[in-house]
Amino acid sequence: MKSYSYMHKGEPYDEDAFVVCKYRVATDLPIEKAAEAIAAEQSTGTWTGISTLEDDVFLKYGARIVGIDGDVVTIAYPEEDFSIEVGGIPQILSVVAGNLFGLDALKGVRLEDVSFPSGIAKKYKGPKFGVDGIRKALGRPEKPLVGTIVKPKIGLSPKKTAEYVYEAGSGGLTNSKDDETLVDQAFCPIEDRTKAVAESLDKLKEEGRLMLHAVNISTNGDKIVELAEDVQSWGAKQVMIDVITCGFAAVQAVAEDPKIKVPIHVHRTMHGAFTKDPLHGVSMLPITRLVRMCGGDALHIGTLGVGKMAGGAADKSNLGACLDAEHGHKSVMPVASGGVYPGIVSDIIKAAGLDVQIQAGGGVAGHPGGVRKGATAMSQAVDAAYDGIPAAKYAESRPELKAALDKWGSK
Ligand code: CAP
Ligand code: MG
Repeated sequence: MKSYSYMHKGEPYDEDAFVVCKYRVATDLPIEKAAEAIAAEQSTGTWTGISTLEDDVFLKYGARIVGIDGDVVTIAYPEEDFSIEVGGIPQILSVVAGNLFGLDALKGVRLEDVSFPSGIAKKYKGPKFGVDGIRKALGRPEKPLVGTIVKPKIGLSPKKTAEYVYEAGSGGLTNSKDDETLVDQAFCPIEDRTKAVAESLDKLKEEGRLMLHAVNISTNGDKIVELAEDVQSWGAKQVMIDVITCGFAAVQAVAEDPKIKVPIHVHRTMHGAFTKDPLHGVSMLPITRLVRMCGGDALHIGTLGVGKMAGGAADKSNLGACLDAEHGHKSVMPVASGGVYPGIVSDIIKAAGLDVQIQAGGGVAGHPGGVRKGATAMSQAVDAAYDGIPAAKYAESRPELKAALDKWGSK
């Protein structure tokens, strides 16, 4: 029986020939043993020495432990371990984020980051639109985008949804979207909703206001491309996919459909099930990298420590992964969402910079003066931050912003 050491710590290796993962590990074992358990389980091994493991199998396909830094181990998987044409992201995830989470030897393990060699990354086309494409569609070259989520989350008819969108656009918003749980319920059939919203967007356009609304097409894998094409033919200018519940392959399939000519807004509902625990699961960063490879044009990254959702420093890394120059893919529009209201807009822009889509659901629909005034207040907050004027000062001559600050305050 042969058994091998997967330890290659300190040895030089060609980073562009491996998928390199960083795992945070909580274990009672010596950290080297825990790292061996992960490297073995996720590549060539099993829990014992085996007679079928030839030297060259290990040398070619065995994962390598290339670094240990405190509780973080770095494991490099040879490019050849991956089945890219047939297999795609599902197979990648089975390697880098698969069985290891169930290993009894580990109390906790968290995939913190992953990097791909150019040979794999280049197989993915990345966003068709990204930051520049979305900005171009909106005629807004520099200012942060400012959007809303139609609220209540569910329950509005197509007509009421379209009215909401028209009011939001009239107040100056550039973006709106369906909420993540709305698809095609009886109270708001997707065809009727898409057509009604398209009329609102056309009317806004005639009035000189360009706006996108992302229609949620999250559905089964065998239907999503057809649904994307359908909503586009009904007038949708953007589609939305819940990437965790639908899968990365769903985003990729829609992005790579040559008939689809609209950007994809990617929502991350359910990510908290595995991103929230600091010692177990998967951080948002690998998710962001995969969404970008698969062709998501805009992605929720959190509110950089100032909204209702947990995040903070991690959101900054997500922002970087949307905008950096990785593999020549177009950049992804980072979306700051979740508990946003006008009083925290300047903090978000301070943390994110100008390439960000700031959106508020409750922070628009909850305005005492209604949706249009709520949208106006959000737009004013963005304008104030863009011009470097404190929101309270800007609000002195702007009653909509004043009312929002009075209701929700600033942070
Ligand atoms: C925002 C939102 C989004 C969250 C999810 C919501 O609404 O539509 O789903 O942004 O969080 O329903 O909460 P509000 P994340 O503006 O009313 O909070 O973006 O972090 O995935
Ligand atoms: Mg939502």
